[in-house]
Amino acid sequence: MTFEYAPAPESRSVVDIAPSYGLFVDGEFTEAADGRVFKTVSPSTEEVLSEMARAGEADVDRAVAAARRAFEGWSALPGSERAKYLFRIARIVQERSRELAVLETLDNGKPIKETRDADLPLVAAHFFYYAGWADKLEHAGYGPAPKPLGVAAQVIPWNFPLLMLAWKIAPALATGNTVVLKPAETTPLSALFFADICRQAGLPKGVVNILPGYGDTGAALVAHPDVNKVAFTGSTAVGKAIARTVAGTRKKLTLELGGKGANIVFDDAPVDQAVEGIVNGIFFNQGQVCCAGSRLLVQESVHDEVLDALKRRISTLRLGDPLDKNTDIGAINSAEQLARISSLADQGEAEGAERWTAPCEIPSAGYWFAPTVFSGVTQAHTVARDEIFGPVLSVLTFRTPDEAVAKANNTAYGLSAGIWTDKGSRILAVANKLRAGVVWSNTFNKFDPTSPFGGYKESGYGREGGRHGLEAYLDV
Ligand code: TXE
Repeated sequence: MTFEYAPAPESRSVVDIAPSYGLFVDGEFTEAADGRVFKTVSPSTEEVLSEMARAGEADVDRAVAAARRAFEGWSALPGSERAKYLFRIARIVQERSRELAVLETLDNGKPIKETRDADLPLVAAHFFYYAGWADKLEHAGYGPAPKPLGVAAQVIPWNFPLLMLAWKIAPALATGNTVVLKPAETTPLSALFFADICRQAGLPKGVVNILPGYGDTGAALVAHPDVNKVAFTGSTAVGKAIARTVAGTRKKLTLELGGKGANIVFDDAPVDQAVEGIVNGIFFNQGQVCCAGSRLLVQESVHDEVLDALKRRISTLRLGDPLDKNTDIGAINSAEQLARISSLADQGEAEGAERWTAPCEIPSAGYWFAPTVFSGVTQAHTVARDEIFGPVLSVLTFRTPDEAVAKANNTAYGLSAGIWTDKGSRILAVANKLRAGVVWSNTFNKFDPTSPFGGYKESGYGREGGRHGLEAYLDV
């Protein structure tokens, strides 16, 4: 099994996807020890895109051993040398961003508009940003000579495959750690293309290893005794299982888990601007975003006005071929995720919330869910409590700022929130009372590599991004 990346100028398409890919271990693409494979499909067409090796325990052993060997040399490099590799990776990502955007859209189902304008620029930005830290770690505020931890086991989800990889790999490498990363089973392709970028950048062998596989591969990886650090982004249930595995070891752990973000709209907010923010908050990436604004808390006096404007705006969203530059709503990532969204939406209806569905045509193949709004939602409704991770918005109301804060905080999660108001003093007063890792005001889903990201409560612990993101990979 080989990886054949051949960007021939006469190439028919922007991206050449090989029929099969190996694991990336110690700088080489190889078969799984037990020869197992699995397929990845395009969620918008259900066509098979490629077949990959499926890493088992023996492969985890091999990859961790390779990362351990590489650690000695990598961690001993001056930070300025590690920075050069990270800058090189960032530039190659930029050069290949068109190819990677198309690849990500094919494997994930999200609109090309998003992979092109959000995912890929942010991936490059993270490598640039952490490249800048690699030779300045003694100024990061963690003491004069902070040390890397060793081998980092990283397990990532499917909603931002390459971006989650960048969030994890860039700070790990900048601080002198080596990595074994497991991409999600439904979106392994961009991680394998990233492996090719590591080769292109001349990254020393074993510094980055990529193991495609399912949950069992992830479980074996985080449990491996020679791993020093575990970083996970995914469901709260798996995050808790990983925390149990790691408990009693000396491994350092960061968890980025689910969310049920509140988008709070006060009666003095400019309605049109708020509507754009609400739409972006819940329909960006089909709502498959841990920090999505999935609960709209709107002040009672403007409820009807905001809801009407919102439905009008949602009715203009275009659902369909994610490779079409005009598409706003792409496919749901997998049949399983679609079933989860459908079942929770049905529950919302059964419990008496009022369901409204955007008028759009659903393609015959692929996994699709039309933008949906539940109004008349109370805090007891399942759609107000459970993370749906899909294009489904639950609308609740409030009368006073205190009530808004109480309702926003009435969730098991604590990842994100938004505040829409004309009053600057109110933004600060409300933001300080919200138990959420990120609070946006008069905007939503704005990301920047300089800002730490992470949650309270069931949304996990530890921070990624910014200077704080370095701490997760250092003995300080
Ligand atoms: O997540 P899983 P799923 C939430 C969201 C979604 C739900 C389920 O609500 O509907 O989780 O999604 C790997 N040990 N989020 O089932 O299973 C798995 O192979 C180690 C929120 O896809 O947590 C994949 O690589 N690893 C979220 C990764 O964990 C294991 C993003 C995530 O998959 C494992 C995704 C195990 N025992 C889902 N079992 C966010 N925070 O952004 C699975 N994995």
